[in-house]
Amino acid sequence: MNPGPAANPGSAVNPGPAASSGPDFTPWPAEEAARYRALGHWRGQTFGTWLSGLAAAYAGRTAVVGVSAATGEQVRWTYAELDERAHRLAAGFAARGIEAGERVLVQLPNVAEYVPVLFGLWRAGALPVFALPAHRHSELVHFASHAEAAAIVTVGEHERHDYAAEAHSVADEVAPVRRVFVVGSDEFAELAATEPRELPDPDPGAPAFLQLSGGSTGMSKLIPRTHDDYLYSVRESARICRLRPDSVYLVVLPAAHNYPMSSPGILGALHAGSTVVLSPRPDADTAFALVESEGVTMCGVVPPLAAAWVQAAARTTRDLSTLEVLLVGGAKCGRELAERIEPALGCRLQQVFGMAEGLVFYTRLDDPDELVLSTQGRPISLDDEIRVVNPDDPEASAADVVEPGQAGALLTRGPYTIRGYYRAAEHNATAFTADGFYRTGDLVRLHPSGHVEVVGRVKEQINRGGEKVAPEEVENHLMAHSGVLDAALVGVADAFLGERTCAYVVPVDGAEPAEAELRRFVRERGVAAYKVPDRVVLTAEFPTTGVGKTSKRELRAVLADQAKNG
Ligand code: OOB
Repeated sequence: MNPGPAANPGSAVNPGPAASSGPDFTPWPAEEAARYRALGHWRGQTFGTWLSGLAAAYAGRTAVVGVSAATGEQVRWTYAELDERAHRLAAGFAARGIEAGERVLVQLPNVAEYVPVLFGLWRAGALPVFALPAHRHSELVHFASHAEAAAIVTVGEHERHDYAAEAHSVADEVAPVRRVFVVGSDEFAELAATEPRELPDPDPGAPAFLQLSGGSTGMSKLIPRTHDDYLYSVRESARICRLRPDSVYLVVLPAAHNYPMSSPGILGALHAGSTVVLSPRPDADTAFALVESEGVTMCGVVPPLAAAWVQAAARTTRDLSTLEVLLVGGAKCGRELAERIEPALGCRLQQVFGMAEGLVFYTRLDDPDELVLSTQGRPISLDDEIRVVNPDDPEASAADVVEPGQAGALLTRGPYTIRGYYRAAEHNATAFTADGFYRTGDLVRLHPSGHVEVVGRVKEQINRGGEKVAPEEVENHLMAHSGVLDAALVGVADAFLGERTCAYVVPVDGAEPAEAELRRFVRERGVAAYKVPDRVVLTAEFPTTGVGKTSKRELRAVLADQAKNG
């Protein structure tokens, strides 16, 4: 049954409905919050009022260029048009029963409507939950039920997948979901044409949306980001990346991911009065055509895509001369690749190392080449507290710092890094230190300049070319197969993606499930394609390490070692 909106989504003490575990939102301590406000980091502004300000300042300039889900044609909307569309959508969502504080699962590809829908939900006071287009049934059910989403916003058929049918089947399974809105449908056109009306502005200190974590133990966690904290990171990102009203930012990665959303991304570009161009696909042919036709000046990519573009640039006939900056991040950009970007694409490389939980590092555009090529940058804010601590102790406190220049586990606390995941009390107890530092799980080395170099990780996560895979989640799917006794997923080095996944599987006595069968089985359990193991290796038994029962963590380490050496 639908329990309705949480009583007070911004409150730390709200335990949420009985089904949930832990508070919705862990606020910053009052003193810290007061300091961030006094410093002007948090300005008490919501996304809705922020857009109104942008529309006033840049009314006739082009805000969004993209393919419309409704017509399949490219559209161009000015800031004034974007603002009006968002007002109408907000009124439309409200008229259809979406209440302030309710969560709405959003699964949209890079279509033009993505931007006004986002602001429409924000103005209605709803909290978007950002699924990626790659997510499938089991993931969507998890997000919708954990967030107790009241509705789903999606598209119809897209890239040979029926998103609307998928959303309806999720709605059938997850009781709180009352509505499915299909962008591009006639019904949605009616909603989008609703007469605008004043709606109460949400609390800027309360969560504005829920991002997804990459996940390490089990399924992705939900990340509550507030208007105040996120807008601070957006303004600073726009400044650091030197976006201007005549900049043109191209979105090639899935728009809902934190990186193209805010580093500096769609929101950073809007903050500067720039134009946001949404590319339906990330391939060089599509993207280069848009660079030429729209005069793109900036784009953010993951390392494998940067490598593909470097190759494609050698034989393209497109004019890429407007491109000034290519951001590369989401996974480690190796030195060799880093060195090839500027000569091949004729633009400045900017490395970015960030996380949906908050903290973002950028190399600066005027940093010496050596730092740009060999580090992942320095934090956005002087108020980002950075600690590099003993990597061998998963419970290391912020005081257990390593010697200067040594590699260690990165902990952080600051004005735009969360203090807790959404409804995840148990996980929060280990993911954060007692004094509120987030354990990023990344292994880094700090340079005297304040720049960091990512040298590895201590968390149980595989980074497949920027797409994050939690081993436990995939192992659980494999173990649901009747022929599988046990499974362990490890990352193996890959020249293109950085890492690929390899599943080691112990079959039940007498069974011999084929690799293709197991891969299909995982896919058909309803998971994103990037989580389907790249390889499956059957093994009679798992190696034991030392005494007693092997922990999955140790086992993965041993298997990863075997994969590397064998
Ligand atoms: C970005 O966000 P997420 O939440 O998908 O993943 C965060 C994790 C980091 O903890 C780190 O393990 C890895 O992705 N990562 C990098 C990296 N950028 C992210 N590892 C090495 N080098 C880099 N440059 O991936 C994200 C969010 C905002 C901006 C950029 C990336």
